[in-house]
Amino acid sequence: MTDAPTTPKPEKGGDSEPVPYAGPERVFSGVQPTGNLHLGNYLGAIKKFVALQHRHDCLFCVVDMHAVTVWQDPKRLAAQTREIAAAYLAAGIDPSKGVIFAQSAVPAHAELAWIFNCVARMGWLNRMTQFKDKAGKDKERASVGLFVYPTLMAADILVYKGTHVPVGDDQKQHLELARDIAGKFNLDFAAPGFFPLPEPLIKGPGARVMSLKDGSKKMSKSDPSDLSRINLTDDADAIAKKIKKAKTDAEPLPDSVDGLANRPEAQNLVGVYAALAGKTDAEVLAEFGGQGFGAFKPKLADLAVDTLAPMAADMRRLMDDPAEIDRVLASGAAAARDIAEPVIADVKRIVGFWG
Ligand code: AQP
Repeated sequence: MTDAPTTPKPEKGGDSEPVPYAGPERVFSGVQPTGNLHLGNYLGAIKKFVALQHRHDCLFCVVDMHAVTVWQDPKRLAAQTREIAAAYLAAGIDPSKGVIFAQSAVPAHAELAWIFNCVARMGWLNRMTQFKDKAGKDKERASVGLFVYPTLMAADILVYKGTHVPVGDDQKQHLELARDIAGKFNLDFAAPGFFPLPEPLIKGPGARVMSLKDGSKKMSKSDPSDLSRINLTDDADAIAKKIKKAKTDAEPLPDSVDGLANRPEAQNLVGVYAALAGKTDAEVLAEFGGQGFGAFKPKLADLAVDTLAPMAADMRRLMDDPAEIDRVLASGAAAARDIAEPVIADVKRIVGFWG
């Protein structure tokens, strides 16, 4: 068997310039239904979705096929999928503006992912740091799905010819891989400009929210300590308690951003305040510089409660009416299929599949 063509890096250094994508702009992003949706998911991703829906065509997916790359209890997975859809709605996504749907309801994701498994190179996937982090020491026992997670992610985006992808900083490397896969597909199959090279939308406050217990680790659903994260379903008391107990150093807050260097926990709490308030770190420090955490933390807790409590109440109301969420997911899936099916049909023709 041969695996040629094997251009190591697509659309770079060739004789001709790559042909730019000429289709419309479209935003795609997703969240895994793996439980414990937290403040990092909200600030790094969902809050951006809400703003983007007013300016672009958007698809917001609940990526349940990604979730099963690690074990999920089948009795809970559908409820967790509804919970992410409820979070999207409670955060302010209007399903008539942003299509809300479950990944597994659109078979074209899996079909395109297989083709991308054949376009991507082992060496590219071997460099993915998230696989190394999630597989841990015993990578022989990790699922094959976890290894090829980034090719499925590329398919999620490109099956809609997504041009812009709002994500947290941890997804930057996967987005670069999606661009490489799109470029290599266009080149290998002589289909110039067929797929766009999707742009990550990462910048801004909240792109990397860190654990409340360790400023060097990102806030994460899978952290065994519940005190490390603020869950979107936490009540006011839990939010205040977690912020009060958050790890800090003994120094007061500095007057300028430079003074946050080598103070990861202080930097994180200032960044969270800035993201929630819609301010810059410098503006937050102009207000709180010189004050101790004893004064700053209650203000941060009040701000977090003001933002998250109405959303949590709305999520609970929606979760009490799963039929309404199911209606949103079903009509979203139909809309998503309408976009994806012609794209996968073109891909099959380009690749040379029969029929
Ligand atoms: N700490 C974070 N700060 C900013 N953004 C974050 N995101 C995740 N954690 C942070 C962004 O949230 C979106 C959805 O994430 P995901 O559900 O796909 O899962 P993940 O990145 O694997 O998130 P977790 O919470 O850290 O889960 P585990 O513990 O399973 O690894 C993405 O846009 C992500 O960037």
